[in-house]
Amino acid sequence: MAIKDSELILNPDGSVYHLNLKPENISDTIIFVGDQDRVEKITKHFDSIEFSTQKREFKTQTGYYQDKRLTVISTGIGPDNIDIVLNELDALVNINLETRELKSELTSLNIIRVGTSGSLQDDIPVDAFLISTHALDINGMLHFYQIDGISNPEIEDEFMKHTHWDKNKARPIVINNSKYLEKYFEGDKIHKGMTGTAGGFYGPQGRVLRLPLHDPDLNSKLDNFSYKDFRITNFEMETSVIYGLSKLLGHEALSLNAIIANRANGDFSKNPKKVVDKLILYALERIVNI
Ligand code: R1P
Repeated sequence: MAIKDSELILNPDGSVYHLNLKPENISDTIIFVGDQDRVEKITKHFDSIEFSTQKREFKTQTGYYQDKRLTVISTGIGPDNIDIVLNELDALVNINLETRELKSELTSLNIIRVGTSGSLQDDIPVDAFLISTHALDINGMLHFYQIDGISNPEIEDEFMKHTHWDKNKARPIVINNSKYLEKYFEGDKIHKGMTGTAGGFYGPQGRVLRLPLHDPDLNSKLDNFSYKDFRITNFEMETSVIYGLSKLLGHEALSLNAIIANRANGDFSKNPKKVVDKLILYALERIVNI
């Protein structure tokens, strides 16, 4: 059945509504960054760029890095933007935009986030890199989808017990990364851990400027949560929804984090640009092998 105009909105030129993209504009391997200025920090290393566009915070460039065709797209900040980006990217590959019908053969994208993050652990210092083996969603957007198959109730239950999770907040969700992608990015230099994904930068990540927090102890409870081999290593704002929506839609996803702050000891990187640039090169060197 054709998806109605109001549900899958296309621009007059046939591109998807927010991203301004047509199917031929993207590769099947896509790098997500938060900051639109980071797109060119990646594509300046490309041998050629065939396509560029931008609408709102969603800037996209596609080109070749060595022999690999790659797309880089900025998602802006937060889980709500990822809902838009992942659904529209999936529509580009898995819905026929002319007939508005689902394709019978589905395409799986490789999605790699290259983002910044704050460490929650003393032993993961600023300027380190981290692969998110799992994401702990504490923001709730994913509950609007049928997520039964993608969560890890055993860890979630332990986390809720440990934190005395308030029943008025959305149930936390733990989601695994793509083991297929992880193997391309492993190395001695890179930490691994479970990444907390918050739906805000201040209160939801325990920062106090003027507003008191509902649970001022939440960050320290996150720091010292441990269950089997799991501990929460870092905080950011996109990974759980990238992992969750990718799993639901059949895409592979991995989040790479440049640690620019350490919330456990109060450190902030002396040169955050440099650590992001280094992570970009680390990611590009490995992405060509996928
Ligand atoms: C907050 O400053 C932003 O930085 C982090 C967070 O996830 C959030 O998007 O990632 P990016 O540097 O990739 O945007």
